[in-house]
Amino acid sequence: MTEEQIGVNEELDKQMLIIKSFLEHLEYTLGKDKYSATAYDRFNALAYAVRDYLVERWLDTQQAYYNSDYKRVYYMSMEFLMGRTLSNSLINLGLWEDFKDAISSLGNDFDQIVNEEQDAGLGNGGLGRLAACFLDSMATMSIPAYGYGIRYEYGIFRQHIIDGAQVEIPDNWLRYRNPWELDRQEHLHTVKFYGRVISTPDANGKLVREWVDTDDVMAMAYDTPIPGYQTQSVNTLRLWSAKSSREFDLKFFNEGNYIRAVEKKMQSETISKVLYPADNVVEGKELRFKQEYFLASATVHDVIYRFKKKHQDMRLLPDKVAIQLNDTHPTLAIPELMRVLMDVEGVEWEEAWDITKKTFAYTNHTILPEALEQWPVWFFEQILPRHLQIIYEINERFLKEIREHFPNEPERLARMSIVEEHWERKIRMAHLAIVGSHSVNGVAALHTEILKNELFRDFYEMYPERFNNKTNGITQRRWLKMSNPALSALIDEYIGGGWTTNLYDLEKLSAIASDPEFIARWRQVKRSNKEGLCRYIKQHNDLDVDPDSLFDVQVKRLHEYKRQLLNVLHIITLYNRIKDNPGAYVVPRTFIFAGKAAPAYATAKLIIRLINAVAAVVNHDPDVAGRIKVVFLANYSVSLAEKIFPASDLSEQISTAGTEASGTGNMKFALNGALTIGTLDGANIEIMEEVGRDNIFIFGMTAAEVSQLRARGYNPREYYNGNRELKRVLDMIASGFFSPWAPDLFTPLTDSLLNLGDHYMLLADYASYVACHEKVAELFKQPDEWARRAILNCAGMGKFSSDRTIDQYAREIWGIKPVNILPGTVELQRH
Ligand code: 26Q
Repeated sequence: MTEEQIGVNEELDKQMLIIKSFLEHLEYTLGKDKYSATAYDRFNALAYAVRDYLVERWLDTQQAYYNSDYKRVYYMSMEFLMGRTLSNSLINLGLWEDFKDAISSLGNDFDQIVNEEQDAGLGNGGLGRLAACFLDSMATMSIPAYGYGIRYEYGIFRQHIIDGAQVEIPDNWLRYRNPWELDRQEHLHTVKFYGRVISTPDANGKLVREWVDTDDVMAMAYDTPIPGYQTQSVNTLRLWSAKSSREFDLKFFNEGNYIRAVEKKMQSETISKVLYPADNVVEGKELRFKQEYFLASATVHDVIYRFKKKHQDMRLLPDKVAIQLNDTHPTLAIPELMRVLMDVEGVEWEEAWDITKKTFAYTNHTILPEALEQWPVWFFEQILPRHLQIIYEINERFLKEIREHFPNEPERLARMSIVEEHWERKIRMAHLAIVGSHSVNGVAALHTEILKNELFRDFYEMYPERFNNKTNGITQRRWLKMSNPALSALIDEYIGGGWTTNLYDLEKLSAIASDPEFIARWRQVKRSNKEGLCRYIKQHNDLDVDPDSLFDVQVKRLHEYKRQLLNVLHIITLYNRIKDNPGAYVVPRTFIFAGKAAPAYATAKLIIRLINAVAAVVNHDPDVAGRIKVVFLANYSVSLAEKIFPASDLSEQISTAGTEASGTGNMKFALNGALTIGTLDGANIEIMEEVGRDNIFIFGMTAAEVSQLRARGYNPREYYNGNRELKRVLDMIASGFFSPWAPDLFTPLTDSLLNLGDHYMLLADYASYVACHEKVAELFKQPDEWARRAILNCAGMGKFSSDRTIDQYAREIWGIKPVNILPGTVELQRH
């Protein structure tokens, strides 16, 4: 046989094995044959076949980590917004083509099967998706890492739009099985709640603390494999599920009231029921507090259990373990580790505190005051009495340290104390996280400066060495290679495929940004992606959209600081200009919105209604003649985002400067060839530095100007009275032009701008925004020049790979190096 023939044979063998595995899973795992199998059964059979490939490498990887005994990192997060797993796994395994060919050869529509998969929506937005991108990067870089979170039975709600308004539908994502997870019945930890603390002196007179009479809940582990790209390593995402404890059963069932006992049992299992759907705002509920402790306690126990397989001396913990806290949500892990070290392991305070600080690092993701967690002291008194003692002790020692550091500044004590003493006493979780960690980082350069100079200034003055920046990134495997196959193939053709593991390779596109042939190909790809989105819009919104119009897109959670309302003010301005001058040429535009509002956030929900009300007017006005259209796509999610970014021309990143910590959607758009219109906020600033001032549309006040204006006294009415177009737009909204059936419907929105201070300063940035959009329209008239800039924009995205971010965390915070995985460490029958 020739080499070529051997290659063909190997390829055929591979396909036969895939087909065999798929059919076996269909028959033996799912009990179906090709006649009775539904599309969803086929998806599951396919997923199990893929999982088999993952499991081998997974066992190898875990064995290699165990053998090497390198330091491990634990990424603790209340959210992991994973999206779909099938395509991503196939791409990372390098098996996409093989599986597609094999499954298609059986007469299946492969894309249709892929589309059967439900999103794993265990997160709200940026913070949760960042955690998912980090897992992909850590696996790809062979970093011994574990994600730790909660296996919510209900993920982020599904959003329906009914009569223009958001309606929430529960997302019962586990109902039809989750083929990716493996339950680990043996990895169980007891998590205690309530009860009381008894202190008894030991032989040396030292007080021994016992936390007794507790209500216990079991945390059971479910593991999901996280494959790296083009590597042997497969890491683990471990999610905890609440199960009632045996003792719990005995206690309540012995009382003889059977139904009441079952009720109690179910209650204890509600801890992992549902993800809180609040984004950038705190929901101060007892159940959320319990969820946070549930994650903290189960994870700390698991980490120590794994550490103890190889070590006895707890002082070595920081050499073997780094724990990254994804915002303050898992911060109870700090007092929990202190408790276990002292009350269980018998370590003295000073030593325990030293170990704890060296182990933990904290990432802040928001400076919005309403999103900073502060839990009432009485929650602790009832639910975590021992932790309250520990926090008080941490605080006393900390206050003493402040007095020594700043002897004559008593005001600092109240400002910095972990305990907030005003009105209701509360524990400030950010203060606890900073004091109990050796590293505090922001997620973009500007954000970190704001942390150092404003939000945490006192702490920065005391511990300057703790503060550092880690600008966010995204994984190019999911957000370009997987979601935009046409653009990926084009880029590969011109500069090769190195960008998938080294995004700085995209710089090579700069050299061909003016090449007419490349520009033509680039435009073809964008055009065909836009046609794809047009079909989606037709199917879901029954709207015909012109694929040649400028797709002007704002997709993200609904929040006042993100200023979707400013975008709407601009749309109405254009509408008025057309009405005044129906014959004039305007650049055709399609405004696309998507995003969920927190169910209790009335203003955000009203903004959704306004967008849909404006859409109803604009889309049906014969004077507009289809030149502007407004589309609100329901149920924004990871899988919908994957369809939108590749089809976008313009990315709206228009938050008030100083409010968006980083943003990561901004990076996903740019990577997929959209130009940005944005403020100098979050990572937009660094994007501008990378792509050049000429290749981004910047408008509005800087963060410094926002602060100055606020200090001077901001009066939105000045802008209203000083700008006729603006006044007209606001008057239309307030008078019910878009809601004739309920003329007052939208006055809360105009009130907040005109009468309640316009906190996010939309009116101050309006004129600059509208003027900037005129430049956008001018450029869009020159499609080759637009494409050239989009190419340069994409070429500058190297910095924004989450691989770069993770590399910095690994070196600068965790002190961790990659582990070389040797295949075949675990002997198993191989495919
Ligand atoms: C807290 C307590 C109780 C209930 C909910 C919460 C809660 C939940 C989610 C508080 C905040 C969040 C989410 C914050 C978030 O997503 N922040 C975003 O993080 C991204 C990744 O760093 C940044 O890019 C965004 O700028 C930032 O808004």
